[in-house]
This record gives sequence, structure tokens and C-alpha cells, in this order.
Amino acid sequence: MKNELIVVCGGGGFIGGHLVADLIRRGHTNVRSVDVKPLEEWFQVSEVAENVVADLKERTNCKMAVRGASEVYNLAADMGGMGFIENNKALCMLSVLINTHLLQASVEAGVERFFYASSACVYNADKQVSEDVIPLKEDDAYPAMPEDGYGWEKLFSERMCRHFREDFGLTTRVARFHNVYGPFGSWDCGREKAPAAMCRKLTHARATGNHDIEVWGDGKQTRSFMYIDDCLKGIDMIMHSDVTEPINLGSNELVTINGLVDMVAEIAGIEVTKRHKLDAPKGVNGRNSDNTKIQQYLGWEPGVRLHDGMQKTFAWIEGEYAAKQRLSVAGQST
Ligand code: NAD
Ligand code: GDC
Repeated sequence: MKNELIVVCGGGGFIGGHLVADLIRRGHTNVRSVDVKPLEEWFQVSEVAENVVADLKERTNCKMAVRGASEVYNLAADMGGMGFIENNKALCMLSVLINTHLLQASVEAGVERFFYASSACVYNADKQVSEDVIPLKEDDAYPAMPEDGYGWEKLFSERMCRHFREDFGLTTRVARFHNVYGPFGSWDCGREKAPAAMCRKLTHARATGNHDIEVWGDGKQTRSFMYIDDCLKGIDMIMHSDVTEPINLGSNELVTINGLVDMVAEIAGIEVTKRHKLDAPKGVNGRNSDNTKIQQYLGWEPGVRLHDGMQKTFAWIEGEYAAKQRLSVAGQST
């Protein structure tokens, strides 16, 4: 029903901003977007949506946010890439308040479907010690040994969704996102993940002529990265599926971080020298998504090639970088 109220929590963020835009593109006329950041800091602001600035750690704000909603998407969390989550474990864990209060408020408001954005950071660290990683299956989350701080919060909140479904009859759906990238996300605030960080560093190298690139770790660590378009498609399919248990939503195109740097250097059209910073936040050595389950249940899996997604992401960050440079020059001349 295109006129029923859909609430996107974290709508000022990267994935939430894209989700709001996508819902409106698909003809939804009644979308409420909620985020704690002041409006001018949102990555995307839709004029068609009802945009609300509120702290969803507060229960009264959650009640207000979901009132009248048929669907709630919880993409609100205090999070970022390795540089943020390794140094802000308590802040990451406080996001448990957001999901807890949103679940309670959704039950009270009679919400029909509730989506929770979990993470590959829930997976047991023992399964991710080698770069030559075996792709992670949903069962690999237990016995529990997730990423400290952020991963524990995600695992607990997943579990909370399960029990709200079983005990209170709220239809909950949970996707475990594997590193998502694309335009309109963090790229230079300390919360950026490797794809955006590399686009920024390569843009800066090209602009300054200093082609020395700092890479965290030895660069041999492996990851898979999912382009935002795949993420949006997966969210919609999982939300409207019968899949009750948490399910992987990620690409299975594995790349080393050194390989990612080389790819972005090729896109930028420059050659670089990598300077490995071995004491920087590194996370697990290897992580990939096993997509057997999503294929089995939904007959689909993320398919955007990394090179194609990185070209689009690079173009956006290049533009943002240039805009910031212009602002700083204008600031100096006044
Ligand atoms: P993001 O940081 O861009 O967006 C999250 C938004 O939540 C931000 O705009 C932030 O201001 C908002 N927020 C934080 N605390 C809030 C509060 N108390 N009240 C209201 N809003 C609040 O991150 P994202 O990449 O868009 O991630 C969205 C969701 O997906 C998060 O739950 C994240 O943990 C999860 N996730 C993302 C990735 C990824 O690679 N991007 C991977 C795994 C899981
Ligand atoms: O930050 P991230 O993309 O998160 O880092 C991937 C790898 O890239 C890490 O080993 C990191 O050390 C390396 N890296 C090298 N240089 C840099 O300049 C850099 N910046 C960053 N950020 N990394 C660099 C993420 C979490 C998310 C989320 C997803 C789920 O972990 O940060 O919050 O939930 O996982 O898949 P990553 O992939 O470790």
C-alpha cells in the first residue's frame, strides 16, 4: 500500500538516506525519516518525506517516531568503520537503547513489519583469523564471539528482534550487512570505511601530487564490499519475505585491501606507493559472505561488481573533495 506510513530510523545516514529516496522513487507517499543529526548534516534530505530530528535512544521519541506506521526500518546506530568502532565501544553499545525502545514502541503502535540492520561483525572471530577465509554462514555467529562493542550490540539486538517476534507477535526481519559502500556516506569524518577512505586518499594524492598512501594493516586482509543498490534491493526482499532468522546480505566478491587500493588507483589514473601502518585499527583478517541461504530463500544475491560500484563512489567523493577545497579557499580569502 503506497500511502501507508513507512518509518526510516537513521534516515539522515548513508543507507537510511538511500532507503528514503528509494521508497519515494517507488511511489510511497507517506515516509517519515528520523535521525538525531541536525538536518543540515543529513547525507540526503527528501523534500517529500516528513523529516524529524530526534534522539531515538529516548523511549518517548521512539513512540512518537513509529506512531501510525505500518513498517519500521531501524538503520539508526552510532557506528562507523574500523577507525570508529575500535575506539568507541561504549558508544556503539549504547545503540542497544535505540533498537530496544523502537521494538517496544512498535509493539505498542501495532506496527506490521520491523526491519533491523545487523552486521557481519556478529560473526565469531575464530572463523575470521585467516585472510584465506571460508565465507561466513549464518550459523557461524554461534558460539558467540563477535566484534567487541559494536558486534555484541548487534548480536544482542538481533536476539531481541527474535524474542519480540516469538513472544509479542511483532513481525521482525534481520539482515546481516557486509561492508556497504556507495555515494552519500561518510568519507572524511573518521567514521568512513575502507572503500570511501581509499577514494578520499587517492583523490587527495592526485590533487597534491603526493602519491604515498597510508594503508591500515599489512593490506593482506580480505573483505567483500556490497554496493548500495544491492543493499536496497536486499532490504526490500528480506523485509517482505518469510525469512524469520538473521540472513547475510553481502557481496561474495573477495578482495584484499591492497587489491582495493590498486583498483582505486587505477580508477584515479595514478600510481601509488603504499605505506602500511601496522598498529592502525585492523579488525578481522578475513571476512566474506556465504550467500547460500539468500539464494535459497530469495533466489537472488548482491551482484554489482566491485569495480563498477567503486567507479561511482570515487566520482562522488571526488566531487565532495573538490567542493570542500573550494569552501576552504573561499574561507581563507574572506
Ligand atoms: P550511518 O552512520 O551513515 O547512519 C546511521 C544514522 O543513525 C546516522 O545518520 C546517525 O546520525 C543516526 N543515529 C545514530 N544515533 C541515533 C539516535 N540516537 N537517534 C537517531 N538517529 C541516530 O550508517 P549506515 O552505514 O547508514 O548504517 C546503517 C545501519 O546499517 C546501522 O545500523 C549500521 O550498524 C548497519 N550496518 C552498516 C554497514 C555498512 O557497511 N554501512 C555494515 C553493517 C551494518
Ligand atoms: O573500516 P573497514 O571498511 O571495516 O575496514 C576494512 C579493512 O580495511 C580493515 O582491515 C582496515 O584496517 C583496512 N583499512 C586500511 N586502510 C583506512 O584508511 C584503511 N580506513 C579504514 N576505515 N580502513 C582501512 C566493518 C565495520 C562496519 C560494519 C562492517 C560489516 O568492518 O567497520 O561497521 O558493520 O564491517 O561488514 P571492516 O570491514 O573491518
